[in-house]
Amino acid sequence: MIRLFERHKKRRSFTLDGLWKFRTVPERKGFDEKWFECFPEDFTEVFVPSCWNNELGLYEYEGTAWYSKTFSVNKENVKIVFHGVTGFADVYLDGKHLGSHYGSFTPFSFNVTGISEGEHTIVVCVDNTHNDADTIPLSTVDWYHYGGIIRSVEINELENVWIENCKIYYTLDDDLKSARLNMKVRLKSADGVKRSDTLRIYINDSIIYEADVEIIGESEITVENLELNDVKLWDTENPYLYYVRFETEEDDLTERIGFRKIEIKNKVLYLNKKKIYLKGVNRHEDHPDWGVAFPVKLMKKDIDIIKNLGCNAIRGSHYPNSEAFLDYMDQEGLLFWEEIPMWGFPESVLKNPLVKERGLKMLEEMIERDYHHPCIIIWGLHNEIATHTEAGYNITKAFAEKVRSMDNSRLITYASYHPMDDVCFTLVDIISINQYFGWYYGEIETWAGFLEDFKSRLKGQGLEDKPIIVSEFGAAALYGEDTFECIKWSENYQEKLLNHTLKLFHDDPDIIGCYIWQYCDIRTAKEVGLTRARGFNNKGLVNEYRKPKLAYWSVKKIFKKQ
Ligand code: ADA
Repeated sequence: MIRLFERHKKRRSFTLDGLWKFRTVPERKGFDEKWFECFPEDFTEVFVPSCWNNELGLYEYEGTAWYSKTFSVNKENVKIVFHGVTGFADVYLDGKHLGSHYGSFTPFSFNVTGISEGEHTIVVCVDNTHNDADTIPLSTVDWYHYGGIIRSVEINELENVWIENCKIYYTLDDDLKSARLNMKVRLKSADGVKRSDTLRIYINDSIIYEADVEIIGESEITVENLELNDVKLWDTENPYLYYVRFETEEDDLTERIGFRKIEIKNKVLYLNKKKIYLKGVNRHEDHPDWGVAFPVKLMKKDIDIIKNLGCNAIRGSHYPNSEAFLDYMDQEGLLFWEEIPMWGFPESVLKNPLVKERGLKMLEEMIERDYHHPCIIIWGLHNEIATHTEAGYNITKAFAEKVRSMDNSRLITYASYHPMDDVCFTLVDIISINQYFGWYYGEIETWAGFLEDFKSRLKGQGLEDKPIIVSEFGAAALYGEDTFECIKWSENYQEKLLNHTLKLFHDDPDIIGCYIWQYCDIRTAKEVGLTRARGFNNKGLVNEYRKPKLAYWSVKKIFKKQ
């Protein structure tokens, strides 16, 4: 399952989830021997979607692997969508190179026209090699860089004219009772022949637009100023959703939106003009049995556990999450901060033009994919890069401009690890800081003095009008380490640190929210593994099997009261 709602009634769409032929191979061998034309006989099979690191014998494999799958179609035009392939992907259909893609957590697709009905074979080369020069993320990162086709591969059968994509923009009027919608619909046709069609648009099954259209290859239809009165708003208590269906004679596509307004006024965060304080956790998509490719059922369980904790917010640390996870947050009224996996980049790497190019592409693909989700209120530009340097400023400026050019309806920020010498805060709407007083340095009680120093620095820079989020803080606790002594690595100490900090942040008028690091324990990369007990990041409120630690219950008590 890719989405939690039906996106097509007319169009036939199916996934290639299931067993694929699979072979790991050192570097170029598969290309040199043209495996895309003739897959080697000595293959095994793996399930797609999955991480190969969850297969026996491949726990720490990072490199190249080849996949092959034969499938049948009944139309001569198809769209092949890869919802997530780690690192570098090269895709072939019947031995012909369709194209390649870089980036693990955003989709890419190929339209193939004029193919024969019947059987076809997809071959994919996946390379999840990381380095410390120009991959995003770098090798040195604090989560495990799994490899594989980690999300579904989807086949859409297309007629001669199809809906390529659509974008729904809206503004709410001042009393939040009516909405004005503008839409862009991109239609494509299989050949250069001029074709006529009719475009109809429905909102919750009521038609709101109909027009005859002409398509030669590709055309973009703009629909402006559609008024919708008496809208039901989307918010954390009543997350009301609207289904917008686009239809031509032979095709259709449904998007889902929610009407809400997120804004900051006088350093206060408002959702639909009501003040809101973000009570969040940082969540990795990680599980011992599924890696980063785990089933929708577990996504629901994670959200249910997080809501039960009293949270109203999640930060998708540190990469675009599965679409089904976003769908469920839309349905459950959670507020989401989504970001790209640019983690801990030093100044030298930020100067590499390829890093900037790849980062801009990832931001574009993330926003292109997730624009319609009402749960997303914040776009995160990066995490703990060298924002105290000129290179950090230049890339942050470029990223902020890119995001704002695609979406000026949401807030932007980044998580800074340089609060006292950061030079990029002017570029974003919210100042977000990661700090670990009481764990890596200082004491739990150091937090209060730090915040005063930090805020007086901001005042000295004329930034006192920007609100603050504490985007990461916390302590590790080994599951079951429940001790009389309140010492580091015990559940008791983690609980003590969080009890202290949650209250301190909530009582601070300049802080609009906080995200505990982190929701669950996760496997980490071998590059940092030796600095982590058992090769895991153990700062979860629950362990990797979602078993609650002591702190889970005291955080719940505090969040429920806030
Ligand atoms: C950083 C980083 C997190 C995690 C955390 C930790 O703030 O953003 O991904 O590594 O530190 O546990 O140290």
